[in-house]
Amino acid sequence: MSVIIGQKEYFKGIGQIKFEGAESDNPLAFRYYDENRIVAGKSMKEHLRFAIAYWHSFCGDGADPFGPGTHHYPWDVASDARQRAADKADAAFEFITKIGAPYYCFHDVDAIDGHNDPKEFGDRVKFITDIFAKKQAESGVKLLWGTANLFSNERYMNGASTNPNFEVVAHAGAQLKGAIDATITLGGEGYVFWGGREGYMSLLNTNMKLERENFARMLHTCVEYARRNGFKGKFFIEPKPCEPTKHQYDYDAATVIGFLREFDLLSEFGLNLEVNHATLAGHTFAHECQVASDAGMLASIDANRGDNQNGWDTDQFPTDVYEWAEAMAIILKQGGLAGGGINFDAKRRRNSTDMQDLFYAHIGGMDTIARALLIAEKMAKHGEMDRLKAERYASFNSGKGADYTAGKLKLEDLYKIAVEVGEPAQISGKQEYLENLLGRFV
Ligand code: XUL
Ligand code: CO
Repeated sequence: MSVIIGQKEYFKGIGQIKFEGAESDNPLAFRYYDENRIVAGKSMKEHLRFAIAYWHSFCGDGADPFGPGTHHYPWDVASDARQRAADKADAAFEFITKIGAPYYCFHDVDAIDGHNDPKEFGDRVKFITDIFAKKQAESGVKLLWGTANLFSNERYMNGASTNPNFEVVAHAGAQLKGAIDATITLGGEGYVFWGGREGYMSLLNTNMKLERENFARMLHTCVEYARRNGFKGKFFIEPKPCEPTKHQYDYDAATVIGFLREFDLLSEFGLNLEVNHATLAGHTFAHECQVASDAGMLASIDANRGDNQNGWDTDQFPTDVYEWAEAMAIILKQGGLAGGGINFDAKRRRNSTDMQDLFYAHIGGMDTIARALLIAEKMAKHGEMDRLKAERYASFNSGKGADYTAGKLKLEDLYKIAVEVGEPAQISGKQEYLENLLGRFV
């Protein structure tokens, strides 16, 4: 059966979204995201490397545990899986081009329906990969990262790479091979592992030691395969503490860094940090960014936000300029994201059912983050925050403090110094002053 592509316009009446400045009244325009504006030596487009998430924007239908989907997509009606996937690709590349995002990200099963036969599924993925390749060439849109969905199929109910049954692990491997092949063919800049079911529901039935070892083994197996087949990009792990499992092995940035170090995977990997996952782990987003950045592992971001009043992964679009300003300050300081970008792993609310809502959602998110970048640049130029932080630790720069950081002092030396200096002077942490300073830049 031949498939028809590129014939329909899905977002009729909406043209290219343009930058119009903060005073614009046009809800379909950017107020802060001006892709060519130079900030700290690079264009905003190069700094932010925005990506559109295929799953939320073109697949997610608004279903929740209490009711079925409310988003009815005109590209989701053909009876043939390949035609439906081609229609979805038309809609996706139209949207990505109109919103002006340079990148997209996808799971294998977002691109085309899954199939239990690994051969048929592999063929489907190859079919849609060819279409994506053509669309990328026509539009200039690029693949930020690809990934395999190893959590939706019921065979993964006990985990994928960490499944107690080796046959399921083999199926996970088959699916990973297909997703890695697609990512290589499409010139993906990264490949993401998010281990939604790589964790446990109860320790009563779980050999955690073997599961973690098997997880690492699968990562090594994938890295070896991808490098042998020409993958030049970076591998990313996306931490999350729980949901759908009670406990996910990739709990947070610090846990993942420890895991990668334990299993000798640090050099191949970076972290893809998600805002809402930080919230679920009981951290601020800035905390996760700082932990990753200090370890040289802050590579990519899934942009969204959670909700302070409930404890699940609401994946709302980002609106918190303060939260992003703190994070952007860390990203700017490390010279930008190492090999990744900012992917909107965010979805419209179930009752946001107009086609325009998808545009409003992304415009708001892109403007929030662009604004944060401008604030971070102002903070850096002003210099007061950096100066105060440096001053706070100045006692380690010279004298006995410098000897201590150089590893020259023993415990007896610390005793002698304590006796000599007497009670240290009280030094204010100036938190409110710094909060006010941040507020001035916002
Ligand atoms: C789930 C999540 C995933 C990953 C990719 O919470 O964030 O969509 O980003 O598998
Ligand atoms: Co994510």
